[in-house]
Amino acid sequence: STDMNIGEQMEYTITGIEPGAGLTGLTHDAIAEYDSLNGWELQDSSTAGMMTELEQAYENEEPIIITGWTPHQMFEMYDLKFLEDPELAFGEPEDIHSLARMGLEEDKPEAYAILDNYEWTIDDMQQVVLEAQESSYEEAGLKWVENNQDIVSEWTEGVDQVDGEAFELLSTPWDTERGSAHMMKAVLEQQGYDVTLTNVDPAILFKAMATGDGDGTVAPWLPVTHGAFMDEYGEDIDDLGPNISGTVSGLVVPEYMDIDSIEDIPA
Ligand code: PBE
Repeated sequence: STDMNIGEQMEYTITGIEPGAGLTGLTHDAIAEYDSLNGWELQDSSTAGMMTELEQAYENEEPIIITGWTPHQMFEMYDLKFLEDPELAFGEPEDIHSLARMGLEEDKPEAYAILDNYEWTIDDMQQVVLEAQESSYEEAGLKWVENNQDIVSEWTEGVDQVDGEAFELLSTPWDTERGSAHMMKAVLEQQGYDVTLTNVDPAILFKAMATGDGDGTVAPWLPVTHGAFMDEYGEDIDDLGPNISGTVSGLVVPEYMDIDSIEDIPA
């Protein structure tokens, strides 16, 4: 009801995603850091669960605070805004990195070179995600590779073909990372690799990269979203640097809400 302040209307709850997401950890840190979030709780669930709650709140123009990020189709579906984050609890816009296991450069120099050369744009990535809604990530990744051989050939220039060597590609379960992983799987298969793609939580991905159970990944958001995992495992992983720039995560609200900053959230 209108007598309740918006904090009461939201039961002082931020609507979150998977417990294992980097963004979930950052949100717990933000709650500890901001006085305005004193007494607030993060309810974690799943990305699909969060999207359902957002849809319901949005239809009724009710207040809601979610953990959000871009690229994600939520920004095409609804008018949303990131809350300003003066303490930079969620960091500045960041990059997605390619990582190789230690020793990959010697063992599989062709795949290593491709991961090292690979770079595309948020727009490319969104094309794959959008296409996958109509077909599958497998088909969408392959189609992007077939339609963008000019870009792919820049990553594979001077790289020899291989003959069915195994490659363990790791990724995380979010749409954008399904898209990039399937795209990279298609590139490596075109080069002659036999690729196994496994989607796991970030904590498992970083551990597997550090122990050599995974050969490579193109999924980590750094330096902030998965920064805690990099702090823990980074010494035993070969960081090949950014493959995409300008991703953002943080607290997100519908435009119809009257607050603009995390500091405006009513405690
Ligand atoms: N995300 C999307 C993931 C990485 C990609 C921001 C939800 C995370 O928080 O781990």
